[in-house]
Amino acid sequence: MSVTTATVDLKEIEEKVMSGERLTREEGTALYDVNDILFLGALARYVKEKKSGNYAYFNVNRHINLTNVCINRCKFCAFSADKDEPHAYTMEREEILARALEAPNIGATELHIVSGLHPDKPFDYYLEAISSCKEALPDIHIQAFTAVEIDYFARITGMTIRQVLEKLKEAGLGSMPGGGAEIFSGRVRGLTCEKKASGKRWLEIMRTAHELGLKSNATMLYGHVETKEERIDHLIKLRDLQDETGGFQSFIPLPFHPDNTDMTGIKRTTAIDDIKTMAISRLMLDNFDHVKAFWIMLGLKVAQLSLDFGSDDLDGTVVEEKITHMAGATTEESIEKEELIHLIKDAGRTPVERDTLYNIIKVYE
Ligand code: V47
Repeated sequence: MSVTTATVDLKEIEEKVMSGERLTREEGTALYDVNDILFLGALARYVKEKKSGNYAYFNVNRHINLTNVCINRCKFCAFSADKDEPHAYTMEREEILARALEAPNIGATELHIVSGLHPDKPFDYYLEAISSCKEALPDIHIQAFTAVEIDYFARITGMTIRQVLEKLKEAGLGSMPGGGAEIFSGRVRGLTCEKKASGKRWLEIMRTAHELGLKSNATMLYGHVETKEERIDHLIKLRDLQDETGGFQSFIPLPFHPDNTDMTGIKRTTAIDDIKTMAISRLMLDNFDHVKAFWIMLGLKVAQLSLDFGSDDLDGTVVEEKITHMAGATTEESIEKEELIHLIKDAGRTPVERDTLYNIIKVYE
């Protein structure tokens, strides 16, 4: 294996990875200075293959964003709106159900529901969205509400995090998506999303969810004002919590899309940064089973390529993606399962259709 960078002893890192030893903060940060992406890819691929062999997962799901009205108005978000803006929308029960009921027609096993923090909608609005979908489709898995929404529900009801999560679980919540994590650093949150729940609070909510038996994902929004040290710190905080709870299923690095946001001066991430971040995430998060390449944000080509740089999952069919498309993403809003299978096979991996909890539905040999 070639070793080309002077900042760290890459041979030592290679030996640590091969023997399953954990990488330090300093090593993780230094990996960003490695220009030999094939070196990073080989290490990340080794870890990926130890975890999931030649499998690359996908699922058939449908996203629903109940409302874009949001009191937080994060600077990086092009999706959110004030309630009196012309493009503001809020779905009511019939609209939500109509979208949910499309799921079985495409063979979806999952509804992925996340939303804005609407100033006038009570917790019951969100709770009923879940219960009505679950009543109509008892077999579907509902993955809904980021830790930031859970924090909001606790604040508007005066309930504890545990009580909010218990209510949602009773209503049919199956697991939680990984959004809202952004970058945990207080400095970055101050610059980009000052009203949002803190990184500490996000982690505390996930800890409680995991204690209640709810699995979740975790994300990192990168490519804006954060430093590489802050990225690595974010990954280490996730790794530490995973050591405690084991409740995270998958990590998803999300590249920032600047169009139509308050941060339009920032350049889009490059393919090299996307690929490095995928590989470094795989290497740092040694206790995560899966690293997902969310094709909507990465683009299909980089997402496919990342299957050789540590990722083992392309997420799903999605259908009606708003968050990234409002921010200028040029990917489709939806993809056929056959296309996901084709991308995975062409990368030399075995496509595996999974449910939300990574139970295997079908292996496409
Ligand atoms: O939390 C917001 C990000 C997230 C932008 O858990 C942006 O399986 C890029 O978390 N450019 C929501 N990203 C989406 C999310 C997610 C997506 C797919 C799968 C899963 C999962 C979770 O989107 C937000 C924020 O970090 N985001 N604005 C933007 N302009």
